[in-house]
Amino acid sequence: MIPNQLVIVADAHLGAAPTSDEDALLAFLDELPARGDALLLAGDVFDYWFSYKRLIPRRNFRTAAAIAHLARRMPIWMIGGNHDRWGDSFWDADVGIRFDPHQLRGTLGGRELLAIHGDGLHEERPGASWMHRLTSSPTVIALYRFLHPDLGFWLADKMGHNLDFGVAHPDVVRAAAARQQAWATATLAKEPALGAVVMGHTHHPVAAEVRPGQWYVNPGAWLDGRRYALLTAEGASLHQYS
Ligand SMILES: [Mn+2]
Repeated sequence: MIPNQLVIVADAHLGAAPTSDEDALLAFLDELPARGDALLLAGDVFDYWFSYKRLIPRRNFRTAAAIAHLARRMPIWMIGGNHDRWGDSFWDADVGIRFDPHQLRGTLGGRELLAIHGDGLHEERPGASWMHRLTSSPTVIALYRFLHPDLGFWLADKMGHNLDFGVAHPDVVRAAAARQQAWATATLAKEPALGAVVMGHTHHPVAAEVRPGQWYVNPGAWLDGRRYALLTAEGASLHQYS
């Protein structure tokens, strides 16, 4: 294990992405202790996830199990994205990681971090903020829980998004990525004790020291060339797993 080296992965969209992406992620998680000593999953690893009170989805079970296995060796944080926010208490209580549907802050890998997926900060396409409010509503989540899981997942698949959106609309993604970085820079200015703000969502990789000693990191998407980021005391760097 490399001490105080944080590995960051986001936007694998497992379930919507090809199975080969999950196979690669499993191999990456197996080797992860050679790359660092802590892991941050920055949202939308699953597309999609919903924890019921007594059930979890069978799809991408291998990755959930691999995260649980790795959690016995190193601290792991996971924030929900707009496709996997509904983790309930499963990740903390049964997997042994630290999970929050929206954001986490604290010390990980030797740095003060704020991790937030980044949806809902901006209107990246029509209906995005409306969707953010709807899918974060406790009433909607409570009602959804009463649907049979097979029906619930069928509905979620119907609402599933187009993974090629970013390729088709690079200008929209660029604008959204710029808004994310502006938000991160403003937050770092307000909170000088923070060493980094980490986001995902736009699939737009960034490792920028936006203020002295303060970094904005978006690892890019695992589904887009198996991207990940490393964050150490020296700073952040972008990588691709092969
Ligand atoms: Mn997202």
